[in-house]
Amino acid sequence: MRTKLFSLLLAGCLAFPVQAQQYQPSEENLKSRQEFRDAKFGIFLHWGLYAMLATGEWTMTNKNLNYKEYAKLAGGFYPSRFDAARWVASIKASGAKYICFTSRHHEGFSMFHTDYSDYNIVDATPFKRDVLKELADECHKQGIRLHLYYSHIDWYREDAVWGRTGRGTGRPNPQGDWDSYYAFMNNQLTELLTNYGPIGAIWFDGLWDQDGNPDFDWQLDGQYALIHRLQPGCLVANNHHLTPFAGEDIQIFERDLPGENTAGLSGQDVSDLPLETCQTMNGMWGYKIDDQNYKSAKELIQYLVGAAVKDGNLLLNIGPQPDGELPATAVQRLAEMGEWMKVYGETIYGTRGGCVAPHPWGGTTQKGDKLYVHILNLQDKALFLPLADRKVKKASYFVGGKPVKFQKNREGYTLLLDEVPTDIDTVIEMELD
Ligand code: H79
Repeated sequence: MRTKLFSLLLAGCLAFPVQAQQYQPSEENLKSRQEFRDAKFGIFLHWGLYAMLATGEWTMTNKNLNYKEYAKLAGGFYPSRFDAARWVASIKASGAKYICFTSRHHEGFSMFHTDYSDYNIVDATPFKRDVLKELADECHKQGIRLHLYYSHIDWYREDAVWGRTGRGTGRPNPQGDWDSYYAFMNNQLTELLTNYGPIGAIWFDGLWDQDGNPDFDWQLDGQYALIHRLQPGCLVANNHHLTPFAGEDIQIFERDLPGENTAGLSGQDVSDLPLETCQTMNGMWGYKIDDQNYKSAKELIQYLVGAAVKDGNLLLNIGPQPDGELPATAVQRLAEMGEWMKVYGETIYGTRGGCVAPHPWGGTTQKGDKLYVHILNLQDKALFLPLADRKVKKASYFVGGKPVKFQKNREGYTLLLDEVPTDIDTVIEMELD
């Protein structure tokens, strides 16, 4: 009954989708965007049945695993060590202000209790616990925001229209049934935005799967309007690797800082929306047993600072193990980042990209008249800052507060440091007029 009612209501509101061009973010949404910008640092969690195969979240399509065989993994999924309170505590210790959890990845398995498919963590596994509910409750209890990843593609469902990927999973009908699949997604989104308290963002992924089919209509307007109607403060994000569409509230970059394209997934213009870069802690999103190639604490901290000076957030990924624990190395990195954030957080949280643009030596963050110069890589004691049109009242080491001498010329100011910087990030705090 509830299901039918939902569908009817949904059909009603989708018959008159808000036109994308008319999208006016609500006050609540604008407030969320500011809070999102202030937060600067989130942790991404990729967790699904794929954790058991331990070769990353794309194994189903990479190995052309049959969808009915793959689904049998669910019967053995029992993450006995899962403890949402410990996850959240470890993540909070890093200084991260939000968690983005994969509610359903491309494999199609729902990591939450849904009425719209039995292929979910409660109904299809012996574990029978709604891990998303436990995680959401802990997030709210421990005061950290929760964002939800939601895949637009599905390699398991027969109604999901085939795209570039998931073609070898044995599903019978490449055409799928779009109306059915679209209703399914919107019904699930309604559950996610109704049953789990305030959700900071819905983070879509997979639109690029139809890049060979440019006329494919994802009907995003109706979907985005549904999200904004259910929770006006919920930010809509879409990892389509393109400039943002109307109705989206933040712009996402994958494996590259805004404006860079080393991974080949970017190249789009950088918009005025709040920015977020997602990046892996090792090399894979889902748990990969033989990937111990973790970035060092220094690399991770410098990446976070690199995002902040580009006015963006870092969404740093961890792939939890099949037993429900976060990998020990990841937990250690979280702790190391947290130690750094305890000291330097003031120069990151609540800041915006500073008035001196990023350079190979580092960059700046800013809060009002306070400019934080983040020196990440400088083989010199002198650092020129093109601040010709600003008056500098004061410069000092952020840690210790020792004054830094500076010289002014027509083009700007040169900081004269005591020594060549060797810290992960040597921060100079400047007071501008
Ligand atoms: O969830 C994580 C990944 O599973 C998913 N997004 C992150 C956050 C992701 N995996 N790979 N990609 C995104 C990259 C997509 C690469 C693409 Fe292509 C290149 C899409 C289109 C061209 C190769 C060809 C992969 C699909 C088609």
